[in-house]
Amino acid sequence: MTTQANTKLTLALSKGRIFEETLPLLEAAGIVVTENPETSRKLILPTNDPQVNVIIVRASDVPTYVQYGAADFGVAGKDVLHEHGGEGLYQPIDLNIAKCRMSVAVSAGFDYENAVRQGARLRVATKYLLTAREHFAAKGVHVDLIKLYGSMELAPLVGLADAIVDLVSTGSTLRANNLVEVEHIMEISSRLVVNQAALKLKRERLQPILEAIQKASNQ
Ligand code: PRT
Ligand code: MG
Repeated sequence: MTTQANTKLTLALSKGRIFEETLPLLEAAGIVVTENPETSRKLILPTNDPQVNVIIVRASDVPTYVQYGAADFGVAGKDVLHEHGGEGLYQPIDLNIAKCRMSVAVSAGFDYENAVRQGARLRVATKYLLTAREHFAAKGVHVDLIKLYGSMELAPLVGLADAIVDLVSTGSTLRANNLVEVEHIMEISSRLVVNQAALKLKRERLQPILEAIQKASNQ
């Protein structure tokens, strides 16, 4: 009989809200991360379980590490997973953390409804090209998409774009920059993703952790 007691597991997380909001769920599964990524320069963090490590990667890189099996499982936002496409990933659990929404926003003075009604060609700046393309194609709105890597809120203020597609949680960033939300595209939360091969080969080790996380995320 084989045993998986010595199976090593690697979990991919991003610093910031995902790391912080995942910690209590991990603790419910008996896993305590013993170094703080905000103060440590290590990219591989130990846990109380010598067989379990946490790797710290960019939020948008989490699906890639899990897809290729460099991490067995990870936590990523639906925004990031939608852009990645989900290839090689099993997505068993909505963790209900890092919640926000994907929206279209414009400068307060811009008449979005009218521009759409007139069939105007809109310039839209975003980090989320695929999501934005799908959204506007479904509405039949013609857009030129401009890829940005951050601070999307700036684009309408300096004439780079008519609109942005970005994440909104409290709305204070939009308000501070005199922008208004004109459409909700989708609700976002973070999901646990598991490498499909690891799910089969390391099932005995992974299953109880996934179950404990699932239970804690529903509370
Ligand atoms: O920051 P970095 O460029 O390294 O990467 P990242 O922005 O992808 O990572 P991070 O840690 O900021 O976000 C990780 C995940 O958290 C995202 O993929 C989302 O699924 C989720 N999340 C939840 C958010 C927000 N809420 C959020 N408010 N991600 C980003 N924001 C940003 C948003 O882009 C906007 O600039 O916060 C600003 C708006 O916030 P409010 O509260 O002012 O509305
Ligand atoms: Mg960010």
